[in-house]
Amino acid sequence: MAMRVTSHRPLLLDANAERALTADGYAVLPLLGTADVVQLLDRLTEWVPDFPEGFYASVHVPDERLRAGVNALLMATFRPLLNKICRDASLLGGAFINKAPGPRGALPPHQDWNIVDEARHRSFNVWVPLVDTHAANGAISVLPGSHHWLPTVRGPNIPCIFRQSHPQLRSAMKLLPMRAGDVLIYDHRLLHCSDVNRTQADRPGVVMGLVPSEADLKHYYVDGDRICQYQSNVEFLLSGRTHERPDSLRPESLFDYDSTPLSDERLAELLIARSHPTNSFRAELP
Ligand SMILES: O=C(O)CCC(=O)C(=O)O
Repeated sequence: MAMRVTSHRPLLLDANAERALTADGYAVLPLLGTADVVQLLDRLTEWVPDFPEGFYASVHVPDERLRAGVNALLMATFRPLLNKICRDASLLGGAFINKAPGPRGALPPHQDWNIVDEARHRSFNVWVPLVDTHAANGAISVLPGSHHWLPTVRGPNIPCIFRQSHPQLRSAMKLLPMRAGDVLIYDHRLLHCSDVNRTQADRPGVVMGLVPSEADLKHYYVDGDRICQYQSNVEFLLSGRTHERPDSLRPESLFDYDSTPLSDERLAELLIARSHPTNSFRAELP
């Protein structure tokens, strides 16, 4: 598959935030006030009164009514807010997430799945903590600039080329403590992770996919010894079955992909060569 990027048009209306998103792969902006956070959390916990151990995401539960109810609430809440900070973007659906206290629930360094043809478009995760996050409760960490490193193809059964590099990646990550209601918008190619929650309290939040409205959705799945690119859609993303063979999607093309783990030498080169961003960027409300 040709992965040459032509141009990626701006997503964020705020020029400084857009610069941070493009250079570093992420931006943090204020989005919800305290009262709105409390109200949203109350309404979400009507759907999910108790969280299981470890990391929870409503998008993976078998209960279709719950998945749809949470999604509808999140779309109604966030679509108008995101329209004020993004230009021509489609919000793809949302999930209620939680990292429960305890030894489970750490997410190792990873990139999110490709959901667009990344040679043509960028795609993003919108992550909103509903409590303040910090080192002790498993705040997200990011590796600034890593979205520019290499073209990669990611999907449910595609081995991650960074799978043998977790310790080196972890030690290069930048912790992003956030206020409840702030939004982290990051490029799906950005390496990120989060540690266990070592407090006594849950760490609830909200996560949503976002793409430029002109981007077609794609999905990638290993088929034999090649990768198949499928035409995707929002129903599939919200189906709770994205880890399975995507039989409901239309295959578009097959291509070779080398998923050999990145060597330590190559990783060291990337870590040394990466730009040294100074992103302490957090926009203030106009
Ligand atoms: O909520 C977290 O701790 C991390 C979420 C994450 O890594 C993801 O949504 O890809």
